[in-house]
Amino acid sequence: MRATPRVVIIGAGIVGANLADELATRGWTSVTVLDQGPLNLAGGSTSHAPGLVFQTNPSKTMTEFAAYTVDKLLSLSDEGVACFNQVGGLEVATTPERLEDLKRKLGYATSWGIEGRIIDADECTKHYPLLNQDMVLGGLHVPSDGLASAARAVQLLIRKATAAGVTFIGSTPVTGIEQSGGKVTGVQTPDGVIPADIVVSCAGFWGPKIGAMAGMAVPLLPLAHQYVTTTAVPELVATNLRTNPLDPSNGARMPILRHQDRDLYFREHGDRIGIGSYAHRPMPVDLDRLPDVAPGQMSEHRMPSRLEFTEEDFLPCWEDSRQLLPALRGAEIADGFNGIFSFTPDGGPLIGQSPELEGFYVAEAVWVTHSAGVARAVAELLIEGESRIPLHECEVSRFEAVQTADSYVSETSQKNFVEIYDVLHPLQPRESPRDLRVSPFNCRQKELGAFFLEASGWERPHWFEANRPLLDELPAEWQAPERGSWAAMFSSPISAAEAWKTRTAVALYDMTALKRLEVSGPGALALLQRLSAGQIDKKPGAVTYCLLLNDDGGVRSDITIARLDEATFQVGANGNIDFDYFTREARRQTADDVSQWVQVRDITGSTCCIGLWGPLAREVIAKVSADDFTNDGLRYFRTKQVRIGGIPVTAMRLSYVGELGWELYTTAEYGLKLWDLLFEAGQEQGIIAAGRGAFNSLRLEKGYRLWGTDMTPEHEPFQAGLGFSIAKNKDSFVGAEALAERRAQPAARQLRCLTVDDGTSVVLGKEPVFFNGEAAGYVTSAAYGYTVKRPIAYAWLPPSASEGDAVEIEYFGTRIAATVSAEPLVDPGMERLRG
Ligand code: FAD
Ligand code: THG
Repeated sequence: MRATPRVVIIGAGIVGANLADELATRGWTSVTVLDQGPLNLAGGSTSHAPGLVFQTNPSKTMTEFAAYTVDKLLSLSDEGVACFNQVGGLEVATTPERLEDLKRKLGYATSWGIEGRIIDADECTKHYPLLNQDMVLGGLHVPSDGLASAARAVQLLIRKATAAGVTFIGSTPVTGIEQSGGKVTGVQTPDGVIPADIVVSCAGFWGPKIGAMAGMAVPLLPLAHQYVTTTAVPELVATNLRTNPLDPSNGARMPILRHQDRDLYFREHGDRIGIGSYAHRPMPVDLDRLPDVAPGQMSEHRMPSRLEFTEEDFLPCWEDSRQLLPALRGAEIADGFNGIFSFTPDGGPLIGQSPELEGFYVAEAVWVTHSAGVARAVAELLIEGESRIPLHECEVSRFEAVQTADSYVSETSQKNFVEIYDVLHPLQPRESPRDLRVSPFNCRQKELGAFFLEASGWERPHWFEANRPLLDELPAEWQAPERGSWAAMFSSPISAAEAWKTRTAVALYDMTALKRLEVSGPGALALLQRLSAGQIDKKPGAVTYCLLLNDDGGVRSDITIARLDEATFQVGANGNIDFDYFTREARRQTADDVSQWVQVRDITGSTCCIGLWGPLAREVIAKVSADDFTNDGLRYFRTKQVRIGGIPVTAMRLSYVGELGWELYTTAEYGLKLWDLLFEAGQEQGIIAAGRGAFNSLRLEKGYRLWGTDMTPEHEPFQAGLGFSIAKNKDSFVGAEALAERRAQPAARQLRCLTVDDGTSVVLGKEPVFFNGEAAGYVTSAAYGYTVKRPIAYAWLPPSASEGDAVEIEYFGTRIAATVSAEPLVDPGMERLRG
């Protein structure tokens, strides 16, 4: 048998222990797990985690991680006692807004395959007799949720993995990361260096410290969070027949309970109640000032992750708890602490390899809830190169450089703590920090009354108040029906006018936030040919829409590649994950053969881009440029260098909104001038600035997919409707073989275009779709189609759902009739784009 790589895992909490087990199960047993604390109670977050597992999450990935964790902990047992007590989960609503939100949440559960039900107050009290029924309007009940015995699971996993050959070493801190030639080679400890080919930091909230040893930014903030246990509650003493003497802390019978309107959650501990609170001020923790507990001193009440209880922060919650659960009036707070765990800028975990140091990985900011799922994903990533569950929302490289700054991480993570249980709209922007990244046109956009939302730190206009007067001119057939209150949030009727102008005149779109990479050098073509599934070996001036596939044939990204000259390419990408991937692969290729060197530069911020689109775009550009923009002068999906009012511009003829026109790129300093020239020149044609609201509607009408939303690494290109972009005249590229294998299997699902039958009901995305009465898929993107006068929703559905079939979309608990439609809905003959 071939030797497997030597792996060192830092941290024997629930993540590290699960990872060791997942690796060992797959035959990787050259694994050493180190913890600074003693193995029986290491002293991290896991050592005191109450272990509530509510699986439902807006993210499909996170929900699937949770579902696997439930399965795994159910199967992990000793003396007949599992590490999961499936008491069910109950989230109660005490406000009408929360009840609506729970309906939306049930939609997520259904979309991702978790069974649940909205129940009335009566039924809530049946499940949870201690509830004050007068307060409760209803609840979401998920029978498969429950309680994890996290610390006990760690012990069983250590035993199991040790038996499989893994080495666990306690009371041994990692003090440094060894590296050579850009690769990790081991970890330092007081007892010497432990050599390793792969190091995975599962250090929980200590992550930034270990990251610093490896020169890697780990954007998480340790925050304290309050947890108390009460004295015995008389009602529980009377009713609770504890069944498990072996595991008394987990012998609960009532569901785990959330009272989000007061930022509280509850579980049983025998005849006591445990209460967790997010209602207090955020309490950031300085890693250099943790309680200093020697391994021999570690106990349930003394550990580095456990700070002194600040009772004054809890008192309002104690009153709120007693209101919801009046039986608590017969009990007191017996014990409380401020426990530490990790928060991140977007609430997601941090998984993946260091951008700079090969072989150094992190799996941090992970809850007990997701721990086994994350561990399996990391094991698959290490062993097979790919995780079955897509990791794009968890990739540590998803953040832009500015988003890993301490100040940014601190502010945004604290905000996430405060908002953890708030009812949040999917488009709701953060309020601060804002104006971090602005395009050169930002001042003009502000003058035009732009309504901005934020993405990757960029300010992006969604519509312009300056276009409001156009609503008076808007022809009747372009008028959109009024939206429901939820779908109307962060949206404006003005988008209808902006869509109308784009389809009938001409509009400017700010495309600056689109991630742009310059790939250059003698090995650039070879790199792009290998990494992409498109044919890039074309003459300079060609632009290619193509896919990056994973080793398993899934869609890693969809990009455009413009060949500017023999050895210089401009890539239109989807985010920093793409940049990280190209950079790493370019570095490897260069190291393998210096004559094939490649350089990858992120030129997003040093350049800018305007989309000038609409049937009158040619008239506008002719006024400010002597270059040939006729159909033959610059054909569809071609690029050339031009001058616009003297400014050097790279023009690319393509359009994500599906109209005639160009993406016009220039360096940042010329941007404002370029905007002004075009805006001025277009007055006669009625030019407007248009925003993302119109943009998203127009691209869905044209059937253009949005990576990360419509398709992700779990999807196969042909099923996503992108098979046309796979080069037929190319032998080998990443994912080619796996794709061929997947193509040989019958398709399990297909991305479909739905139109809403009533012509008015706009949905937002992630809603479950019912086919033949069964939950069969879920919505990806949705928008009102102004041109086609119907709401549009793309959805993953079984292949048996075909054009013309009736389906239903569940939105806030009601079913909306929709029809599987032929796509694209607009311009299937490409007359607008090629004309
Ligand atoms: P940890 O358990 O912290 O493990 C990291 C390990 O790394 C530690 O053992 C540490 O000693 C070790 N380590 C660090 N630095 C070094 C070094 N230099 N050398 C060697 N070893 C090192 N999650 C839920 O899902 N449900 C809940 O109900 C829940 N409730 C919570 C309640 C409270 C009060 C708190 C504080 C957290 C709660 N959490 C809950 C969150 C959950 O506890 C954590 O997210 C989870 O335990 C993290 O596991 P981990 O393995 O990543 O980290
Ligand atoms: N512009 C540029 N790069 C990009 C995007 C962009 N990269 C990321 C993302 N957006 C990629 N998405 C798309 C989706 C569709 C198209 C372009 C980028 C597109 N598709 C044509 C079609 O399907 O008809 C392709 C036709 C062809 O291959 O000939 O135009 O917005 N620069």
